[in-house]
Parts: sequence; structure tokens; C-alpha cells
Amino acid sequence: MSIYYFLVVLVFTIEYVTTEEETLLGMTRAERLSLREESRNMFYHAYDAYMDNAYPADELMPLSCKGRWRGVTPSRGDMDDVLGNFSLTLVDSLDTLVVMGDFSEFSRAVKLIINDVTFDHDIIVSVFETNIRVLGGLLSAHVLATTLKYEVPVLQWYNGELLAMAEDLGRRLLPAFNTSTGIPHGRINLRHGIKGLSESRETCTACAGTMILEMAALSRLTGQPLFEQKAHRAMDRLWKIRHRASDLMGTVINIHNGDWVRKDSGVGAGIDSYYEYCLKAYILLGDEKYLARFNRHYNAVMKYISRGPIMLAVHMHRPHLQSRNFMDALLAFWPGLQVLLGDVRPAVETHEMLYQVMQRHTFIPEAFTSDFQVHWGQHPLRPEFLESTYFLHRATGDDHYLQVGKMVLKALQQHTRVPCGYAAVNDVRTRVQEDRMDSFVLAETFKYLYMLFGDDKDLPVKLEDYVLTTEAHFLPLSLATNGRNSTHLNIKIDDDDEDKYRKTCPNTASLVAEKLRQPMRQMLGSTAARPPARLRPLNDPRQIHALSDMGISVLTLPDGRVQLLYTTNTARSARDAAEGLTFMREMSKWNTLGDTENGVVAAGVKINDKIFPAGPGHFGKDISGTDRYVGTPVFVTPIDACTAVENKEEIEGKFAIATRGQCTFAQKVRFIQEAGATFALILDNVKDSSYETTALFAMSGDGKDDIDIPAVFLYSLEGLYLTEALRDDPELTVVIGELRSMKQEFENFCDNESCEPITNANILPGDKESFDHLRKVLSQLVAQFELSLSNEDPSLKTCSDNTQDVYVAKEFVSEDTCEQNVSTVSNDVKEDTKSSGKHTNDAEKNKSGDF
Ligand code: DMJ
Repeated sequence: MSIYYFLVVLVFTIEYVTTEEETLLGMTRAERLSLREESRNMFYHAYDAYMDNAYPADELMPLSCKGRWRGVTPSRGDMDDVLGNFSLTLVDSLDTLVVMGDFSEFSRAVKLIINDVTFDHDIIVSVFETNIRVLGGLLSAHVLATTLKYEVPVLQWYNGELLAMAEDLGRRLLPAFNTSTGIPHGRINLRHGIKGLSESRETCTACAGTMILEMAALSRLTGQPLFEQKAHRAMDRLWKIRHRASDLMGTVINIHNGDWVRKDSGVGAGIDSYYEYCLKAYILLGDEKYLARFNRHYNAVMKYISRGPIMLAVHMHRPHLQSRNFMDALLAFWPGLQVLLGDVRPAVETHEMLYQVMQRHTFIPEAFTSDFQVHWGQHPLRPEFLESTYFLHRATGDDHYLQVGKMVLKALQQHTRVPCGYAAVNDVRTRVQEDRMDSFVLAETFKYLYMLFGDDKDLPVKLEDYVLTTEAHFLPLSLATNGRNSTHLNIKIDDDDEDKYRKTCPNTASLVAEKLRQPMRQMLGSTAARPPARLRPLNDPRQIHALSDMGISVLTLPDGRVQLLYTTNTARSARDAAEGLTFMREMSKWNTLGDTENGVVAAGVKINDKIFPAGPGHFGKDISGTDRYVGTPVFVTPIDACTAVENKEEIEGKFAIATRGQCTFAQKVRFIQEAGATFALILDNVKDSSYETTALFAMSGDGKDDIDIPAVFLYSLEGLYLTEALRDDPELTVVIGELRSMKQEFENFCDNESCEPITNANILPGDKESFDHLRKVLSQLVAQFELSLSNEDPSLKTCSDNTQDVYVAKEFVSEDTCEQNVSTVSNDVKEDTKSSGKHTNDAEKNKSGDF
């Protein structure tokens, strides 16, 4: 029988510590109103920039300060399917003007749209985006104009023109539903329908399942039932293809046969607004079947996808198996939906998790790992986090959410405001901007920001009379023909789950939310942990289930390692939770970086007069203690050291430098050792990374015990510093050792002698600053465990045994390995392994390339 071992890898994560005082700070009415005015100003800064420099184009390009036109501006590929040369941004912004009470500009804008916008273009657009942004925008503006025209003199001219435009657009979208399944095509030609698109086969679940509100509203406002019928049929088909056992949905569907193309199931990208529209279809239309469907999905999500505050996608047909170890920014809408449902407690928790991510990276990146590292650094000024912040503030009355909103507002102002609008962030780590301002920034981001700081009673319409669509457009509850339409819903919960997923009514006592957030902060941000003293054999997969009962999730990382995450409220009982805590404490028995028994400690690399933190290796000579390694670094050829070193003579007796990627850390160091080097320095290949912004980690080994030389890992900015220092002085010597003791030596030195001011510190802070920073890091340290699977004999690693126990063990084997040995694995597993590989996009790839 194979015996699996966990090797322990320690990840240190720098935490922002939010003090009690900060989070309990209230906000004065004056400050709140001033933030509301700042939000209004932000909207107009963007809106005016668009109207003055881009209209009637679809979008403003805020850096080049001109319009983005479909077919004229260089294409960005699929992303441009949102553009139809139909003045997208203005249509999407109309009801934000109403929210801000600017009826004269609203009236002017509606007139412009009536006069200037046509949909008769030979342009292929996304059905989903056109529906939620353009159709939804027109319907919302029509409803608001009609409602307000008797009270607002400037709107009295309005006579349903926007509804006629909406009907025209709706008819152009209808051919998309002409499939044998009723699931709509993902794209359509505005003039020619699906002509020329017959080869299109796939659409996302959210794309097909986010039509019902707008289509039903169009039908009910025009008296033409066809739109609504088509959308109901699509929803019925989606419900039919859910996984019957798990009640989960995948993310990509074949529109012609209804088969799942991608079976990963989360609540973010590809699926988000399908769930939203199940609930909102019930609220808007009063049709109980949508509530029943939503409840089934909701229970499934809370059972399989929610890990305490963390939401990680699983395989829909194997819901105990995670399909990814990262989350995406779109899932930030989920707490808002939970508030609408009345399930405030988990909403508070997931929101708090997102807030931690936001504090760490200033913005929520498009994708982030379960230990909150950036997976995909883009941030296109999305609204979802603000949307949830708004709903949580309304549900709890807790000023904490105003403070969160303020932080988002200030970050937007500081990093994204440009003279011509607001520019998306290309990478939250570098904050480099992008020439992009999506229409949802005006339709949603600034709308929710403004509404957060304002009072609902000051809005020109009563919010409780409307449902906000996924694009924050207003659809009136008066469209309901029967049934309930209250936002206070009863959800049916399976008996077994009742305690865990029980509905929590919105509670206006702010301290309740704080009581929930505080343990979240502790759990997510302040538990210092150290690895166990010895390798832990794990040859009984039932241990995974035992851990799960104790509230400890074993999260699989793409490189085969697994990570332990402890969340009290996922434990089976209070007693299990206590045991889980004990287990984690045991795992965490070392509380400071300096303890070294069989563990790993952070390394320090002294280059000139600076000492930089570096990640140690789980292989090779241990650098802990007071030993110091002194040597001259030389770059190896090939630079990735994934094959035998070619410049052996230069390397012999020196410290070899190689770059990360292409093969494992251990493989590199093995080649370096063979070449006669005495130390290996591996530099990160992710641009602009630094220990200041990214968690230090220890390089994992591969279970073999043949590496004797020590090795450390430096992030790119520190690597760049080293490279430049070597350029200045090829004979430069560096000193490497245990960070803590090197730091103490430096501090003693500084206490006794006068420390020279640090020069040449344009890239990184000077030593004193570094150490101040480091001290902060050490005192706020979070250490999470990542456990690497290693097998004494790789040939024993198998995927072919189809017993349940071994199946669990298989979670720790890379998919590639499984693919090769898959012959006796069930079809389900085989199919899924393939599909998840085939459809992995760039963002999902292991960017660093090591494993
Ligand atoms: C918006 O267009 C909508 O909120 C949609 O449901 C998801 N994507 C964007 C905002 O991020």
C-alpha cells in the first residue's frame, strides 16, 4: 500500500490588523453626506468625461480620452462583444442620473438616446451583456421616466419611446433562443440574428440564466408574452440539467444538447447571476417555482462551496472535490444576495473575508487564492463588493460598512481617478492603469457608492417597490401578477442542515455584525502558526473526513500540495470545533519565526547594507541558527537551471542564481549542486513581486533527500536589487542566514554604533525601515500551512484504485498524473479531468510555472 506523507510548507502572510477601535468607529452624518457628495462628484467626473470625449461611442477610454467604437478601435477580442455601437455607457447610466436626482440631465440623456441610438448594426454582441446593460438600462429608464413624469415637469414630454426601443432590441435578441434546448446562443448579430453563428455551441450558465427579469419585464410592459416565454424555457432547461444529487450547476453548457462543457461549480464567474435571477425572478414575478429552485441551489452552495467565509468552486458531480484553489471578484455579489434572502450571518462573514482581501491589495483582484494572494491582478472597478457593502449596511445599520465604503472610495480616488474619468487597474500589485472604463462603473459602482452614503428615503423612488437587476437597474415589483414578492423570504432548509444554514433575519443591532466579524478577522488574519515538528504520515484518508468534522478544510493547490483551513462554524459540533482548534494549535505550537526544530525559518539575504527576507527551502541544508553563508553570486546558464548547468567553471564554489519556473525548485537546486555551487538563490519570475506585498513561502521539495546545499527564494524586486548590485560590483559578496538572528545582529550593531543612513534605496525601503516593517510583519504574522504530498516511491502513486478511500487520497495527486493512469477511474472523473484542463484560461494557469 502506498504511504503518503505530508511535507510541511509554511506560508507567511502579512496581515493588516484592523483594530477594534477602527471597526467600531461610527460615522457622523456630516461625514456621510460629504462622502455621498464625493460619490456624486465621482460619478459626474466619469460621466462628463464620457459625454464630452466619447459619446456616442459605447465606452470612454480614460487614458487616451476618446471613445471606444466597435470595429474602429483596435479589437480586444471577446471582451468587445459588450460593444454594439449603441452608446452603451449612456444607456447604462440613465437610472444613476435619476438616483442622483438629476432629472434635467436624465431628460436630456433620454432625448439623446431616442435621437441617436439605433440597434440596426451588422455587429455581433453578447446576448447576456446586451440584455443586462442595454435592455435593462432602457427598461429601467422607461419605468422611472413613466413613474416620475407626473411629478417632475422636465419629464412630462416622455411618451414611452424607450420602451419601443427596448422592444426593438428584444426582438433582435429573440433569435438567440432558437436552439433545440431553448438555451440561448451566447452571441447574436444585431441585424442578422444567428445567421453565420450556427457554429457557436457554448454559453455560460450565467449568460443563459440572466435573461428572465428583463425579458419578463419587456413582455409585461409591452403585452407581448414571447420574450418572457423564451426566458422561462431557458430557465426550465437549466434547472433540468442541474446535477440531481448535488443540486449544483456547472459553468459552461452546450446550447444544442444541454450537456455540461465545464462542470466546475462556484458562485462567481460564469454562474453568479443565474443564482441571483432564480431568487429575483421569484421576487419580481411571484412564481414559487423560482424560490423552490433557488432554495435547492442555495442549500447546495452553502453545503459544498461555502467553507466558512471562503467560497471555493467544486466539481458539480463530485461536490466534495474542489476544482480550484482561487476565488474570483465576481463572487463578491454573494453576500448582497444573502442579505436579500435574509441570511445575514454568512453574508457578514464572506464580506469580512473580501474586506481582508481588499485591505491587503487595496482593490479586490479579479482572482485571489484561499490565502488571499493575487491570482489574477486586474481590477476593472467592479461594483460587486460595494453592492454587498450597501446591502449589509442597510440590513445591519452598522457604520462599519460605511467605513468600508469610504476605504473603497478613497482607493478609487487615489489610484484610478485620471483627468478624463476613472481608469481600470491592470494589476493591483503595481497599480498600473488600463485604458478602460466599463459602463458598469457608472451603472453600478458609483450608484452603490452614492446609495451607501445616502438615505434610501431621499431617493426619488421607493426602493422597496423595485428589484435591482444584476446591473443595478430598477424593475418595478408591480410587474408581479401573483404570489409573494416580499424580500423577507422563508427558505426551506434540509433538517440536517438546519443549524448550519439557518436563515438569520436582518438584525439592526450593529454589535451583532461586529461579533461575527471579529472572529473572522482572527481566523483570517492573526493566527500565528508553525509547522509540526515531524513529518506526519497520512496513510488513512479517513483522517481528511475527521479533519472536516473538526472544521478543518483540506484545500488542494494546483501543484499537488494541500492547505489546511480552520473555520469554527464548519465543524460538526462545538466539541468538534474545539478539537479542531486543539489540532491547529498543535500544528501551530511554534509561535515565532525563530523556533527551528525541524521547521522552516525565514532566511535573510544581506546585499550591501540591506537585509532582505527570503523564503527557505524544504530541502537542502537548513539555514536556521547562527551560521552565516558568505559568497559571490553568479548567474547560471541556462538561467532557469532546469537542465544541466553549462557554465560550471564560473559557478563552482559560488552562489548560483537561477530564475523560478519551468521545473521544480528541487530540480533546479539539484542541477546547481551538481555544478559545484555552494548555495542556490532562486529569483521569482513574477514581475514586481516583493516580500513586502507577497507572502513569503518555503520552497517545497520533492520527497527525495539528495540535496545538500542550502537554497533561498527571493522575490523579483529584491532579485532586481541583487542583479543591479552585481552589475555594479561583479565580485560582490552576499551573506545569507536566518533572518531573525541577522536582524538582531543588525539591531545590536545599530544600537552600539551609529547606523549610516541607507542610500540607494529607491527600490526598497532602507534597512531601518525594512526592519520596522519586518517587525510589524512578525508581530502580525499569519502562518498558514500548506502540506506537500510526497511519496517515498513515486511509482506507487496511483489513480487507478477506485475505492472511496483511495479516491480521497487522489485529491493530493496532480491531475496530470491521474490523466496518465486513468484507465480504471470512473468515467466521471476522467471526463472532468479533461474538461477542466481544456477550458482552463490564462488566468487559471499556474502563472509561475513551478510545481
Ligand atoms: C456587471 O455587468 C454585472 O454586475 C454582471 O452581473 C457582472 N459583471 C458586471 C460587473 O462586474
